[in-house]
Amino acid sequence: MKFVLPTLNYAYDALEPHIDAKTMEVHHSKHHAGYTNNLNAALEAYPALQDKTIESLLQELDQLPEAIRGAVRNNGGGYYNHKLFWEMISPSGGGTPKGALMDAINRDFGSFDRFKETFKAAALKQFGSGWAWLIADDGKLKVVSTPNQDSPVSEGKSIILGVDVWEHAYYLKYQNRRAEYLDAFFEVVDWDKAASKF
Ligand code: MN3
Repeated sequence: MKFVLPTLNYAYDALEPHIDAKTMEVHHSKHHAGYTNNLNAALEAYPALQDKTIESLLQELDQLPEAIRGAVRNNGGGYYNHKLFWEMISPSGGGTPKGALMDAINRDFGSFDRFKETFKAAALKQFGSGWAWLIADDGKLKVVSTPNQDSPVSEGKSIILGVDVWEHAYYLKYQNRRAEYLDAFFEVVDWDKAASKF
């Protein structure tokens, strides 16, 4: 079965003014579509692999044919990371998490503000293209970053939140001001969705 570009649950302009419509349009209809098409192209000659889930492909990169390992890592990672990313943001997002996720953030980072600082620092320090993540690892929340389209799912980690810090995610509106984009991202984080992944 071919992988399909997911449909967004909101319009391209729904996250304005935090994330602009043009960025959303190009990011989804060009970048994410590109990863999806390239992933399908890489798997074309391998019908058995087409029946696997994206999670299992990314968890078994070492077992893939060498000819497509890099393509699946990059484009499969891009397909998967963006699929999660669109679900993690919402026009009704922002604020703070509630319930068990907030309790765990307080437990593992000291406070929500400390978590936010740690997450932003990881996103700012990621040199070049990549992602910053909030993951659950052995029952503990951690902030990590990954280069390119590498995904924590390849390491078997549970992803709770992630932010795309490739320049294509913010350059049209924020140019080199990645920190401003990160503040804007926090205005649209869907904490209910994050809590459901926790
Ligand atoms: Mn992207």
